[in-house]
Amino acid sequence: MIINMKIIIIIPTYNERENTDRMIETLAEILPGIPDHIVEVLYVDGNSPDGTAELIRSLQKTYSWLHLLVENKKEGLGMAYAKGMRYAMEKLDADYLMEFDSDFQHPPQDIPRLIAEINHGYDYIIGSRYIPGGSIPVAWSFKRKFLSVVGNIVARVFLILPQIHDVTGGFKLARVKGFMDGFDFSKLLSKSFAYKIHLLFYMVQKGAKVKEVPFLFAHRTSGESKIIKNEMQETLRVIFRLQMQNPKIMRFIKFVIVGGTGLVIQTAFFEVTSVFMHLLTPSIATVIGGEMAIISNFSLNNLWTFREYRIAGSKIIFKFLQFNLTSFIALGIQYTVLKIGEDVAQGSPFVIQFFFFGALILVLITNYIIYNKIIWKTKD
Ligand SMILES: Nc1nc2c(ncn2[C@@H]2O[C@H](COP(=O)(O)OP(=O)(O)OP(=O)(O)O)[C@@H](O)[C@H]2O)c(=O)[nH]1
Ligand SMILES: [Mg+2]
Repeated sequence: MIINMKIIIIIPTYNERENTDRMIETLAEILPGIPDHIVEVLYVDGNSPDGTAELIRSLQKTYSWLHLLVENKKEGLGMAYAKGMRYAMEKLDADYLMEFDSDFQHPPQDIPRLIAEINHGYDYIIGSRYIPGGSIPVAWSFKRKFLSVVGNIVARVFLILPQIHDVTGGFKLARVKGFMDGFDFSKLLSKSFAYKIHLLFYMVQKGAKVKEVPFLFAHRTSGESKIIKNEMQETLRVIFRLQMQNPKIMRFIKFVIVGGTGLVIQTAFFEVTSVFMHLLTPSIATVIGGEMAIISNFSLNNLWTFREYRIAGSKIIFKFLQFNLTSFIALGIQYTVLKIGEDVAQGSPFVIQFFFFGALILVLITNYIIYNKIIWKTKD
């Protein structure tokens, strides 16, 4: 069992005076009841003109667990968390960092439920609105509900994280050691709300053991929303940047590019030797060009796509034969699919094209799986 962890609840604020008094008093009732761990609070105020920081400062006299960091100016939610998390790790010796809103949308009484999961060995505990028992506010307009649900689905799809049901929420608890202590905040991809996508992706890539805990996301009843209008666009930008740095995605893109160069080689050889120079019959030109493409594809994949798993020495001959065999299997798949297509299409060029491209995609996927699992034996 994991005990005596120091948990820092980080609460960013901008003009939240109306909520802050009540929030601190509520936390003062809840925190002492949390067993096994030390729980403290760090407010990160964006130099609110409404005097939020002054209010917190006055309450610090009563509560020793209450910390405050005041930014020179408001720089966005992501920046506030970046500053708060660094401060919590460097100055407050945090073992776990909690992300928490100041406006009662994250129910304070659910804090102990998230913390309890630390004892079960979880590294990343996500307050989830999209699993049974969780929900978004009933009072939200249809538009806001729609944007939240669809935005979350889109983010899950593009992040390729089907196992996590809520990727856009902001109520979370993350382990420092081995996880957040290795995060480079100078490379945080968004200064605003989309920062959370980056942190989540990082934790998952680091291999965090994840637990989702359902909670009812409440409607904001006082204070004003700071959410920015083009958040969807910003989220997509962050996801795109993350995937461009994702070795798995880059490997697949390289694989497709190499396949494309193979097609160019085969076509060029066919056009030059058979069509223009009449040196070879079309069938012979296709087969020789095809083998040239196979040799080139194998070499490029070995040197570039799968370079971390490069094959060298005498093994290369066996692996090259395997690679050739894979290409024959691919031809077999294409032949079979097109044969079925011929029966179904009954002369319709549209239907036959559908089968042609369908077979191509199938071959792309099977080749990629065989390369990863059998030929280069990648570990992820
Ligand atoms: N320090 C700091 N805090 C911020 C900033 N933007 C938002 N916050 C705080 O971050 C939390 C989340 O912001 P909200 O405006 O509530 O965002 P939201 O919950 O998605 O939107 P609503 O549902 O309308 O409340 C609140 O506690 C805000 O006060 C910022 O730029 N700097
Ligand atoms: Mg809010």
